[in-house]
Amino acid sequence: MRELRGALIGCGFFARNQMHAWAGIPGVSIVALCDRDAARLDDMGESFAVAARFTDAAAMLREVRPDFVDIATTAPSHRALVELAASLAIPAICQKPFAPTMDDARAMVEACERAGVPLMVHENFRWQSPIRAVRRCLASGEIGAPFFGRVSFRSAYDVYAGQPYLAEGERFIVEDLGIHALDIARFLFGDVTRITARTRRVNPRIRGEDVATMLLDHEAGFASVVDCSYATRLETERFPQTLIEIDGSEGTIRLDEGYRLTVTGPDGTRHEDVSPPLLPWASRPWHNIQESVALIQAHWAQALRAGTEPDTSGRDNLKTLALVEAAYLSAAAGSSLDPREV
Ligand code: NAD
Ligand code: 89Y
Repeated sequence: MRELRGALIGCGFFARNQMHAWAGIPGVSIVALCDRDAARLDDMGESFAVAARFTDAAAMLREVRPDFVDIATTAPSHRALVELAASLAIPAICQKPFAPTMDDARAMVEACERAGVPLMVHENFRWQSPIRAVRRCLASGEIGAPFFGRVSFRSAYDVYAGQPYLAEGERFIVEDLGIHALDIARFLFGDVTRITARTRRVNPRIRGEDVATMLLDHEAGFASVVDCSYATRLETERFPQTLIEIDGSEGTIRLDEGYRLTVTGPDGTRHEDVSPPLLPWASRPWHNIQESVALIQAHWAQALRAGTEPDTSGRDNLKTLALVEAAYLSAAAGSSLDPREV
């Protein structure tokens, strides 16, 4: 097995999960770190015993020449960093949201394709084991042909405490969280021909929208609803669970609160606990997301070694990002539109 030497850019809130996950993947080591904030850089370097530390990404990549770079910064820096990696022929992982605009995202995909460099977006929610259990069940044909889907994420969890920038942007929930739910809808039900979205802000202390309700028409010929909210106070806080409903010609699938999977088919109903494992470094309630980080990163290592395209490649993610963009356009105009036209 080829040893892979990685470098990470962005030592902030979420990157810690990525570092823990790399440490658990055989044959992969993170050999250098970069953050323009020296205190954050040192903190991460000390936690994971990485001595090679840089405050400048270009200097790090030129000096270290890693086998890949893991870009864990927020969206405004993504294009410059991905293009930097492409210019040095270094395969890159880029956190979601892939880019602030479709033009940036397309330019990033083109830069990597021109350089012959693999590019994966860290779109990890579809790697959550409960979501994969739903997909396996759907693919088995047990519930027949789907005619309705719902992907739902409703919570009042204080995400602003760990990620204060989420309260400050003009855009919030569709770009930050809805992006994952939209990607799950693509993963389960296929690509989308039309989207209708309505958004609103409930929490007066934030700038962007914290509620979105979206209707998707899928190429497969049926519709799904994707709804998300960070203004939904429930008896039991569900963060960060995505709930799923699928109705098919022969039965139904439900992924309910507490990771309870219920499948009703021609032969009756079965229940399964599809709770994600609590990895040694993980903590509740984030363990669901944390496991998906470990799984997507293992997938990247495997794809890089095999020379295959990762599932959530930059090119694939253009379709998820187009849904985000189309959702904002739809909500602003009160209309519906074809995401392939944005
Ligand atoms: P953060 O602000 O805590 O950390 C980002 C770090 O990147 C900061 O320390 C900053 O100094 C550094 N940085 C920015 N530009 C840089 C540059 N050009 N060179 C070097 N360092 C630079 O952000 P975060 O909360 O960790 O989020 C990072 C990304 O992860 C966001 O895009 C967010 O949406 C995403 N995220 C993903 C998930 C998921 O499940 N996939 C969960 C949470 C956050
Ligand atoms: O940034 C978001 C993400 O990607 O998953 C959950 C989150 O941390 C807050 O909405």
